[in-house]
Amino acid sequence: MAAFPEIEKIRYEGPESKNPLAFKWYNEDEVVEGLTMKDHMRFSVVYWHTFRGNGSDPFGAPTMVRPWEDGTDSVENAQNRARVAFEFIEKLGAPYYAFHDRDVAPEGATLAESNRNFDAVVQVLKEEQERTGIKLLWGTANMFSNPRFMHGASTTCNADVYAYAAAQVKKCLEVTKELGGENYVFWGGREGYQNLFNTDLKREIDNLGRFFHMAVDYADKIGFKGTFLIEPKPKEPTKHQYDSDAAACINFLRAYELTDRFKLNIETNHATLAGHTMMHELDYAGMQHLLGSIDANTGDLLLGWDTDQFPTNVYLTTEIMLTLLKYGGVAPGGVNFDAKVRRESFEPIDLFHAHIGGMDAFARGLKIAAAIRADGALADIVKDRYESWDTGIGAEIESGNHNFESLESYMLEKGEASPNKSGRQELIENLINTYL
Ligand code: XUL
Ligand code: CO
Repeated sequence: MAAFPEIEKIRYEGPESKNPLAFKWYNEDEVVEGLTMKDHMRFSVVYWHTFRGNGSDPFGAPTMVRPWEDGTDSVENAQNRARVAFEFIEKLGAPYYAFHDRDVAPEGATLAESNRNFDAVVQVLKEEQERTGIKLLWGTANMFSNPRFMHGASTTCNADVYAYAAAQVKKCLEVTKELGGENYVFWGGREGYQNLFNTDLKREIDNLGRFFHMAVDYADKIGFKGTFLIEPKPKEPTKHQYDSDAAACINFLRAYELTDRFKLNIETNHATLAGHTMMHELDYAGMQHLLGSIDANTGDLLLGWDTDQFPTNVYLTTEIMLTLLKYGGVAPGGVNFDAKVRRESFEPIDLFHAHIGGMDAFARGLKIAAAIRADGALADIVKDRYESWDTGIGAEIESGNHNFESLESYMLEKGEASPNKSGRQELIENLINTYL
């Protein structure tokens, strides 16, 4: 029986449409800069918020009305939920989804039972992927919810818990491969610390590096070719997360010689928690060829935590798409809606409104970014700003032909640096507004 019988496939009706269950901007076959919108964004629906989020918060009970749930934690209920998830994703028209192992199947009393439960649901996921053509963007293991992970998983002080985590990732890699997953994500849920007095920082981070090498070795062994992605986040749940931002992750990846297999999955609300903008994090990862995928959402300006709201701000999506286009697109990553409806938006139809809004906001961002690039005015301003590096002393420095002594001679002779040019920030901000 259909879970959303009253909802037809969501279609593109154009900006004039008043139909809340239609796309105004996301037209999957429309070609922008030589690629369809579908291929530019590679939208993905997350299993955890969309199909497991129940609306509970630290102050109150679940609010979500999900008529397909039978109220049990059984495998049968999980299998039925998987069919519902695919009905939703198919009607929405997103090409991808992403999951944690424990979102899709109930945890058992032992690791072996958990693996059996997982396999039983994976069978349904596989059938549904084949039926609909929807693909797995990435899999990941939840190594933060179960109490055993209170001190972390791959950075825990408890070696047995580390071994458990390794076994869990092994299984999740096998499943991700079986389902054709294109990436595999590590978000370091409890990989961090609350207090440095009880923490052996070096030991924990060395063990984290060792863990990732074991993951790469096992991927090679089973022939999993997907990209590994680390998802930076500075805090929550721990006070200090080891993967705190793009720069910290990249430093870690280089120190432990993992940059050939790992990239980053950058999330908007994590960037802002780190005191950065999403654009900063994307550009920082992109300039080092380590931009792998994005978790699309937004925080709330007035709240200091990870609210994971759906992104609707076109200025934000323009910045994101501008940066993704600059670095050659997001594939084989995607735009993964790691976002949840508010607990007051408890009806199933709110899930459609949320995703349609997010997809439309990104489609607009893509079109605006492409217009900015086609126009070239912004690029001209940047080119002009760095003009001193294109010829003369700048070009000589960049070709490696100078040292402190030769630069001193140059400046002693010249006496004073050439005058600066205006940064033109206000002009640029006005210019961006003309495309919106
Ligand atoms: C947590 C978060 C996770 C990861 C996957 O803030 O973003 O859902 O995306 O573990
Ligand atoms: Co995320």
